[in-house]
Amino acid sequence: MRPKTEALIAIDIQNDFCPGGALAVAQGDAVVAPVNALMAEFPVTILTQDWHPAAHSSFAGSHPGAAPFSQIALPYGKQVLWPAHCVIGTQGAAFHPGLNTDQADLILRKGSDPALDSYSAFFENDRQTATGLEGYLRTRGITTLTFAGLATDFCVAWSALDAARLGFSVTVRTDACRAIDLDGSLRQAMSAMQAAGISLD
Ligand code: VGL
Ligand code: ZN
Repeated sequence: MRPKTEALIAIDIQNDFCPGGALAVAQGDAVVAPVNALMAEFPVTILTQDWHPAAHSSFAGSHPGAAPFSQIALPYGKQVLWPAHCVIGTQGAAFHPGLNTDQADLILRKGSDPALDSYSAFFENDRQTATGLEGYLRTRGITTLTFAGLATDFCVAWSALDAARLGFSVTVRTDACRAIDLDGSLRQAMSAMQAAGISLD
């Protein structure tokens, strides 16, 4: 077991990001077994859930005439418009049935403000509204974070980059992540994480 200063943060391992889901990531379900195995090593495990109201502003369907995977400008900046996914209370928003949720110390839900998306587990996409995760980690004396889950180039990368910026020591287990890879987003995310001093294992 690793020291009590270390936590595993497993991002958005939900049905909608797995094959057959509304925003399926290729081989998204392949992260389940390695993440379950990682939980056994860590004294603290945190799971996140993307958790959107039905008419969320990040959904293409909320913007008449807009195509899924196009981009628009919202008051807080550029936003990719996604197919509707992870709608509160639906099966698509549920964790993959193979994920060992019994091990979770904390389940953090994000993206519930209809006007604001939240890729990162720390801040919503305005980069200012905090989720409270930083306070949870600091008050527990956690300094070192390992990330895994979905998707490498969006919610995992944004979470890991925020964690590094906040001064945590950060590793991303790329073997336990899978990417959306929209217009070179994976390459861009990997170089941003490398530049931020994140270890990519
Ligand atoms: C995610 C796009 C939209 C993710 C969530 O979990 O990476 N990507 N919402
Ligand atoms: Zn989302």
